[in-house]
Amino acid sequence: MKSFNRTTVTAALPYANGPIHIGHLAGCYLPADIYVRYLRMLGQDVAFVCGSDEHGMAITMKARSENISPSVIVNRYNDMMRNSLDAFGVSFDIYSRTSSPKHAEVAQSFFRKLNEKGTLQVRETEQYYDPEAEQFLADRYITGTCPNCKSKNAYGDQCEKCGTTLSPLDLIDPKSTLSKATPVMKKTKNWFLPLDKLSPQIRSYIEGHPEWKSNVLGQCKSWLDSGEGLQPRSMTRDLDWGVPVPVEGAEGKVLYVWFDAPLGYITATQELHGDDWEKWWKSDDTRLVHFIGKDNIVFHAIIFPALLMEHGDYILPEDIPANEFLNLEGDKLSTSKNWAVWLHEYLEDFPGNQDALRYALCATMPEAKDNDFTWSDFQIRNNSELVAILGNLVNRVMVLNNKYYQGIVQEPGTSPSDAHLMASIAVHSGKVSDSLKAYRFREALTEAMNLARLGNKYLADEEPWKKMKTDPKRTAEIMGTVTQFIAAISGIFDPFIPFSAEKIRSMLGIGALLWSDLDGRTLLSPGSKISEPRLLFEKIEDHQVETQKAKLKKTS
Ligand code: B3M
Ligand code: ZN
Repeated sequence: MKSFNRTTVTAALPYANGPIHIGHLAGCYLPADIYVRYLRMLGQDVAFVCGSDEHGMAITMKARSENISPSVIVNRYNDMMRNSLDAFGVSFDIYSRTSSPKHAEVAQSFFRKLNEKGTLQVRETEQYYDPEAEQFLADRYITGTCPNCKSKNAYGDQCEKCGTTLSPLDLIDPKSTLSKATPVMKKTKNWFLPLDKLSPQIRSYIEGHPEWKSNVLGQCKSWLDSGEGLQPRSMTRDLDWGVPVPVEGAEGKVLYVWFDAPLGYITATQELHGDDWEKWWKSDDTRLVHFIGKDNIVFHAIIFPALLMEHGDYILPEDIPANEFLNLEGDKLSTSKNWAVWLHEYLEDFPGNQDALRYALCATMPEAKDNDFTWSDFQIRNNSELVAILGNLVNRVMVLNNKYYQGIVQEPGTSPSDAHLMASIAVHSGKVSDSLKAYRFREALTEAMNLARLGNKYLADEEPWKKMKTDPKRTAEIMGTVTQFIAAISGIFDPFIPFSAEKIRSMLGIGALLWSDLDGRTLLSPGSKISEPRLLFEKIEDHQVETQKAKLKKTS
């Protein structure tokens, strides 16, 4: 068993070509944040890094569609994404961006090293070139007739009508989307990563991780075992938006976005830790964990590790807990069809209610297979779990403490039922812990809510509101016990719904907790004073749900 002293956690760098929606949040930012908050509560050293991915076709195509420069696009969406993620409590230690000069240096020096070592192979190939726009054409910039279904609008990499994967040469009557000109074949030179040659090392690396999630291993195996095996992949592109290729003879070329983007994690760590950054990437006692969506698996489990191995100075990813996709009301999320719930719009429609969405998304997280988000499910989760179970528990405790004792915390009891309730904290924090360590976030959340249920059951069994008249001494013990209990509850829920957890603690007048505090110990001193009750969760009404559903219909 390897032992680790710190964890570098990354969440996929979102392309700065549009705002963030619930699919992004449920796919990687929320699980990464829950995991990191949990590690911090364990008292572990963590660097949680992310940033905007500002290169690649995703950006240049968006810029073309608006007839503005890529830099305007990335500035716009970098700000927007940063603000949304921050508002939802995604607690990055740093959120950087890949268009920074520092990142260009990092990526170029990495490329130079691989080139000098002889890892990269220069190859001449023939590619489509637009003689009017005077540039080579990425597959997406070529359209033509699909050889399979004869649709006239197939792209150079895929026909969206029939779904066939294509290469630009397959297209009948190809046209450049830049100028409408017929592209011509022209020789060009690019730098390739010989994944075919590296395949044995990559295979043994992946086989060394039988503990990875099965969706991740499944994709890796199908790449490794596909008919022709891994193929060399070009790490450079004939484009003008990106990090310039830093070697002679590569004028007018930039690094392939999937070469430079993962190195963005390293740049971000350097910005975060300055001269002290290396231990987060080069030390064997550091665990490197990448949170991503399933469309990024091959890049993080095969290509990036291959680059790191060839470079030689770096540790390799220890785990890659990728999620599948989230759908919305039964359909694929789609930016172009506006079939999405955008975080910035949610913030306007449900101000201050980020935890309701964090909770619902965690409960429906597509961990092992694609899953569906629906507004009705969101409403049910909020009303019958957050409001009716957790909110109700905390509210009753706050109200009764204020009503009976003017908010003065009573001594907890020692009867078997009190001891049983307090012992359940350690049992459930243990279960939540086990689930989080295995990246089973839904199960972890269920266990946390089960603990809150036990609190309600305790109150229902003990009935302090009845005993107050007949047995005030016992009533004080019950209230003392359950008040300690909700302090622990705030700790258990902290990784999932941090805003509400903090609200509970501020009502109780206590500071942040560690995971080791969640063992049934006394967390607030008897005799201290807690505040008046404040509302934790708001009921979501039918008309709010109807408004959200109608909004989707309007734009589809
Ligand atoms: N920007 C892909 C995506 O947003 C890509 C991730 C980069 S992670 C280094 O899905
Ligand atoms: Zn087709």
